[in-house]
Amino acid sequence: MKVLTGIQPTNLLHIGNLFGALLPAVTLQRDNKLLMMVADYHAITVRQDAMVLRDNILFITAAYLAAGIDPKKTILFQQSRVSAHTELGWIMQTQARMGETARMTQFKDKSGGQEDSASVGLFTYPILQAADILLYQTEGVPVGEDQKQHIEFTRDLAERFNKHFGEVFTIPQPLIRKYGARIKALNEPEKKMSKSAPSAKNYISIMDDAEMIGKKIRSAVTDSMPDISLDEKRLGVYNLLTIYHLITEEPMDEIAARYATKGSKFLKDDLAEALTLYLTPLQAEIKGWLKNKDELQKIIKIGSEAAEELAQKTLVEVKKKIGLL
Ligand code: AQP
Repeated sequence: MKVLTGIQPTNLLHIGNLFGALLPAVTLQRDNKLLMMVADYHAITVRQDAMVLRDNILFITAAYLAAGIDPKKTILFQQSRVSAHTELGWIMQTQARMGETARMTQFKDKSGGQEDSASVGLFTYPILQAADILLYQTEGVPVGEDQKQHIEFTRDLAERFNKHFGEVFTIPQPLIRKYGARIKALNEPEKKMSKSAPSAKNYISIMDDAEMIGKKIRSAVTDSMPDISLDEKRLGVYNLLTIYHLITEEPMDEIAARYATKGSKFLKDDLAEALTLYLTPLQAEIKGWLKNKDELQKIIKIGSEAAEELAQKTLVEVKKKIGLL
């Protein structure tokens, strides 16, 4: 299967990005043709500082490699280096309808009620995302649950285009894992963990140290019930149990049973320790890659050239179908 996924270099990654998108991609790399994108054009839909963005692009590349993305097997590339993305993005804008684009819930979430002052790019970013996916004839897209609506939108656009102009695009499907597809914010467990959240208490960055992890996990919002139980409606507790399960692979009911009477303090202490142990080797690996920025640049350049070659094939087909060539 052909698989594509990407993460925006909007900040350091959080454990939701790791469990929801990056690690599933690493697993899929084994038996599939994977394309792993640094989604920098998406990042600029919200104002970014140029110096910070440049660093974040290299950081995310280092994180991909440290987590196990192998550039010999996988095409690891930077979206803005492949001009076909914005070209097909524009063409797909002419196919998308205002009404369906306006129904995308992420725009409402991300514009935080300030829709009039949000960028047009933030509004239309699902269309560019559709182009990202369709350019490579992608069959599967490993994403967190928040992206499911965008993949359905991509399918609709592809089907509409194929029907009107003739078959060009493969219809992709979202690949959503059972656990870890929606890690909740620690301070607001009714919302998803988000790296651009105003408070750092929202997320655990994959680079947080033991002290920071301990602080954030201990201040995680749970509820007033003294016991621990496996109940999806207990959002905060369920989120902590999910994270515990993802790092230890122990069944969630067994974890819940062990802390049933001990309560959330013990659960939080042990989770903070386990998470620190889990992230420490990944952090060392990332820091190692970041010492060799020239090598990172080289990997991105080679990957982006390979991506460009593939993307151009689809773009030429599309241009022919619509009468531009
Ligand atoms: N909380 C989450 N749980 C599981 N998966 C998640 N993803 C994001 N948040 C969670 C998945 O990570 C991938 C990359 O996301 P993105 O960088 O494109 O941006 P996003 O979805 O908007 O997530 P962020 O990290 O919260 O970014 P900001 O705050 O900058 O908008 C996607 O596959 C996503 O599903």
